[in-house]
Amino acid sequence: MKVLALAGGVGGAKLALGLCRLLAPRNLTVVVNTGDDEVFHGLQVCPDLDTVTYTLAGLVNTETGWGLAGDTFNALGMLEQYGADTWFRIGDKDLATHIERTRLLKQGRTLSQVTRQLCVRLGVKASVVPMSDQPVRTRVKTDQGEMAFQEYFVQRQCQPRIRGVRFQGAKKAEAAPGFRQALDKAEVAIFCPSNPMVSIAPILSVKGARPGLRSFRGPRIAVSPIVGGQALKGPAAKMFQELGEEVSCVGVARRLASVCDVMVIDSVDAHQAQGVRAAGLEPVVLNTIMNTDADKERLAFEVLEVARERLKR
Ligand code: FO1
Repeated sequence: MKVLALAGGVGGAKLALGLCRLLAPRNLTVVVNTGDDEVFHGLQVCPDLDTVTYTLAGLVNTETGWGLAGDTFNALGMLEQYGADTWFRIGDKDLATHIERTRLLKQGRTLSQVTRQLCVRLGVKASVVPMSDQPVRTRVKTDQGEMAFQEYFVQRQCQPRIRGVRFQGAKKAEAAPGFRQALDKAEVAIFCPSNPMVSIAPILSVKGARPGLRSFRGPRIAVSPIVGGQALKGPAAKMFQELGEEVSCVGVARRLASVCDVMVIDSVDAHQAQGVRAAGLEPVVLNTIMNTDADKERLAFEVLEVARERLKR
């Protein structure tokens, strides 16, 4: 079964790992949000691409969910001594990724090509592709003004009250070639449990993505990142609440209804199934909590089973 998975950072990467363990590499394309990308110390940093790549390579820091296991922060300490901004904690080994990515981009290669090369070197065989090769920047509108995503998320710890989100550059950004190809060839689209507002929405904002998913021929299955009224990770619940949307899998279903058919909700949310159906999606109740690698594989297996069943219809 050929699968297109859409993912943001930590939560998305977990399901992507489960899928990666079950599918032949040629059958899995993970399209990753690049709206969080930022330049730090003159280097191009792509947090979600790196989180997915490091996770699939078995190198991720499992405590944080991002960065490299066992990394040290000597370079950051030196930068601090020079008076540079160091609120974004880039580890020494992680720094090498950003140096190499920036060098290759400066040679004129596209972000898709660079990502492919980094993946190959780290032994990641599945296709990990950026949503676009053109820059798209998530800008968060808050009660304290508009700011870049990492400023909101890391520097200000999501404290400002959110008023909206926009994706700068999206109108000019094309879906990356690997994304377009997967939209064309995949039999199943899986929305990993990532924040619908700042991980999935930027992916949908690039040219060709939303129409491609609307007319996608196979089953489109989303896994809710909100369980029991709380986000599995990150600020999704706070964002939903501040924007006046229901903080539940039903709120997620309403956001994704135009591009999805099925929503996988957690067993603690079984009572919300009717609300998900009313939002226009078929609810499927599973245990969606992924603490261990076995959990990731099991959930991926069960989501693929839902897809198989739908493909038979
Ligand atoms: N997240 C943090 O909360 N604090 C950090 O200092 C931080 C540094 C960082 C460095 C490299 C990288 O690839 C990711 C990093 N992240 C950090 C995670 C990142 O900000 C978010 O997880 C994503 O952008 C949201 O998906």
